[in-house]
This record gives sequence, structure tokens and C-alpha cells, in this order.
Amino acid sequence: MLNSLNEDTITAIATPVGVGAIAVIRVSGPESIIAADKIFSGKKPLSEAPSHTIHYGKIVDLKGDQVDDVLVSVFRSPNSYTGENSVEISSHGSPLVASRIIETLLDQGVRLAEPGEFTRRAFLNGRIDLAQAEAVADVINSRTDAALRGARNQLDGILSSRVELLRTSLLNISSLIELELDFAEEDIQFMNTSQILIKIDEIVLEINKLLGTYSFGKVIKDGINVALVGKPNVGKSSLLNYLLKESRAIVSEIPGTTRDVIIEEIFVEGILFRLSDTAGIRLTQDVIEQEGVRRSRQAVKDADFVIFLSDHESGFSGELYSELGKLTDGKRILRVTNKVDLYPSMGPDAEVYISSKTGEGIHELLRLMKKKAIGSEAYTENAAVVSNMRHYKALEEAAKSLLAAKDSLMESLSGEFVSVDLRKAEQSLGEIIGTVTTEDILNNIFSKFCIGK
Ligand SMILES: Nc1nc2c(ncn2[C@@H]2O[C@H](COP(=O)(O)OP(=O)(O)OP(=O)(O)O)[C@@H](O)[C@H]2O)c(=O)[nH]1
Ligand SMILES: [Mg+2]
Repeated sequence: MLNSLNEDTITAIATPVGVGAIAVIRVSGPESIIAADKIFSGKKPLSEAPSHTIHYGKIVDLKGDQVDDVLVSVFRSPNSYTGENSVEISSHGSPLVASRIIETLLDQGVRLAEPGEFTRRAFLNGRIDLAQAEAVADVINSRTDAALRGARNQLDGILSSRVELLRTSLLNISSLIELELDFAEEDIQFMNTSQILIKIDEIVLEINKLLGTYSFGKVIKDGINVALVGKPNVGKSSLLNYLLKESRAIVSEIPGTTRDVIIEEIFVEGILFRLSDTAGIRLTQDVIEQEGVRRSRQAVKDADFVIFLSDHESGFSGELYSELGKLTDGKRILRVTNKVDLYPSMGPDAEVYISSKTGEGIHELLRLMKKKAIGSEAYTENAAVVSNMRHYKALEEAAKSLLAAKDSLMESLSGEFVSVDLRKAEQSLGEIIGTVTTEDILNNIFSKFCIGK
């Protein structure tokens, strides 16, 4: 089933639900042009239309009623998104019109597509590999230029070709070892152990390089969660408001103002920061504030990194700091001292001194936030960057198998052991681009797509 070509023809609306200028209805599968022809009335039948041509006409339902006038694009296999015969019907952008066109198509034996089914077919028909198929979703979901650039790179196959290269070198080594096994009695050696070790080390190095891009790639793709915590009244809500350039959270001189966690997004040089303003952490008798403090602690646990805000009075020492140290458990922390307009002399040991009133130091704060988020590593436009957890895990698995292969080699175990681990590593790499895959992996990936993609 997995690799068989699809026999049935599917349809879905490819444009967002709701009113718009036009709606696009996608049809793909062996019967798509024939089915569209049956409901289409134009100058010439679509069955005579060459690939990549557009045709004006009317959609007429089973009863002979006209549904809408439309433009129909015809794509013939294999030169279409899915690799199959496909049709795209552009109608007026009314949800009612679009669903009536879908219904007339269903009357012709076409079925509704599942989420991501068009892209799944593109993968199964070899139009794109699995990493590229995943990049299609990333392109759609991109919210920053940097995220879009990363997703485009992956869609263009930059990661895929790197992985494919590693896979090919692995295949070369394991075939040599397997060949040696075939000639075991003649005691022929095609490559000596140290040569093989060097080759494996080269591949491990490349894999580690890719693994090293993940924290950067993930932040670029998904943004980063930052918790703003500290004692009451140090100016957490004031800082959030300053960064948002609006009076989002209530600010007052009364300690314990904020109770709920307030989450807002800011973009700093193309990176999405999801900031949580939290209740100031302290012991309190107020039950509502207690709940607020509990939520602050949770926000710290959920965050990728924590801005620990203080003023000259509170500082960074004491119980709160040691508690945060435990809660953050090795997470990134940025220590910031606020209200420098009041106390210009350097106070507690902060990485940056700011004023949420005058804006002093905010530029430096943003610079440090960016640095904490993506690290100092800068990747060029065309670098292969890993941004997907699935790819990361597969690379880790591959590295593990390679290390096992190295161990066997060094212990002079039989070539069979080495070859098994090399094959495993090669399969892990294959999972990234989809040369090795299972129905589960595919369902997991494509169920997250929208319908019509
Ligand atoms: N002068 C000065 N005052 C500030 C600054 N930042 C905040 N404040 C004042 O400090 C007081 C507390 O500010 P908030 O932003 O409510 O403090 P918070 O940390 O959110 O407090 P809780 O929500 O109670 O935990 C308010 O009166 C602010 O106007 C600053 O940089 N300079
Ligand atoms: Mg507050």
C-alpha cells in the first residue's frame, strides 16, 4: 500500500474557508480530468486540453443547474504537484459555491481528500522527498522571513542533498565490507580498518555538525518561549509593555499587581519571542496571588529561557534566586536589572541594566536576548540547518549506530557486526528523506497538514 500508486481521485478546497475573491478546488488522481470534464461546460472538453493550460467555462451540476463560471487549470501526469493528472478549479470565493462544486465532483465518484493527502501523493510518487514534504508545511506556517528562508531551503532540498550524500558514503563503505565478507575465504581486503575508521569519523563529524544546527533551526522555525520573572514590583509588566509599545499589562506601584500569566509575541530581527509576564514570586497569604505565583513557577518550567528581572532593592541573591536555579535546571537565564533611571550606579550583578521607563539599555537587552536565543553561531543562507525534531532524532540514531560500528571495528569483531551497524545508520538517515518509512511515520507527518495541501 505504502508505495503503490493511488487509484482513486481526491478533491478538496485549497483556499482558506470563508469569503474571498476566489476559491480554488483541487482535484488529483487518474480520473480527475474526466470527472472535471463531466461537470464542466466550456469551448472544448478538458480531455483535449494539453498540460498546464487554463480554460474558461461553467460548472453544471447533475440536475443541469449552473453552479458558477470558473477557470480550470489542467495538469497532466507526471508534471503536476502530485505527479498525477490534476485539475484546479478557480471559482468565485464563496464558501457556498466552493462546496457545491465539491459536491458535484463527489457525485462523479471523486472522494474528499484527507489532510495533507496531495503532498503525501507528491511524496509517494517521487516528486519530493519526505524532508521536502515537511518543508511544505513549514513554508505555509512560517511567520518570519527567517523561518520562511529556512523552510524554503529545506524545500529546495538543501538538507536532503546533504543527508543523501552522507547516506551514499555510508553505503559505499558497507558494500565494501560486505564484499569482503563474500570473499572471506580468500582473505581479500578492499579497505583496511584504519581507512574505514577515518571514513566513519568523517561522517560522524558531518552528522554532529548538522545536530549542532538544531537549536538555531528550531528557534528560527518555531520562535522561543521566554518567561519574565522576578520579585514583585521590579517592573516585569512595565518591561513587557515597553517591548510591546503598548499598555498591555496593568502596572502599579502596589506589589502583587500581576496575577495571570500574560503571553505576548514580539519579533526581534526576524526571531519570534513569546514573552510571558508573570506574577512576582513571593510568599503571600492572598489565595489569588498564591495561584499567580504557582503559575509563575510553571511558566519558568515551560520556558526555553528565563529573563530574571530585578531592581536595585531586590538584587539576584536570596531564596528566589536559588529556587529559580533549581526550576530552570540548566536553562538559559538572562539577569537584568531594571530602573537604572532611579539608581544610575551599577547595582547587583546583572548582564544588562535597563529602564522600562526611559528605554535605556533596551537595545542591549534585545541584542542579548537574540544571542541567548540562537547562540553565537551564524549560518549562511544556503547552509543545511536541522529544524525538525524528527530529523534531529534520526541523526542522533545514525551517530549512535556509527559509534557502535567503530567499537566493533576497534575490537576487531567480524565484519558482519560492523556492517549491521552501518546499515542501521544508513537507514536512520534514510528516514529523514523517506527512503525508509512506515505508514505510522507518514500518518504522523501528513495528519498535521491542512486539508487541500
Ligand atoms: N522609575 C522607574 N520606575 C519603574 C520602572 N519600571 C517599573 N517601574 C515602576 O515600578 C512599579 C512596578 O512596576 P510593574 O511593572 O507593575 O512591576 P511588576 O514586576 O510587574 O510587579 P508585579 O506584577 O506586582 O509582580 C510601577 O510603579 C512602575 O511604574 C523603571 O524602569 N523606572
Ligand atoms: Mg506585573
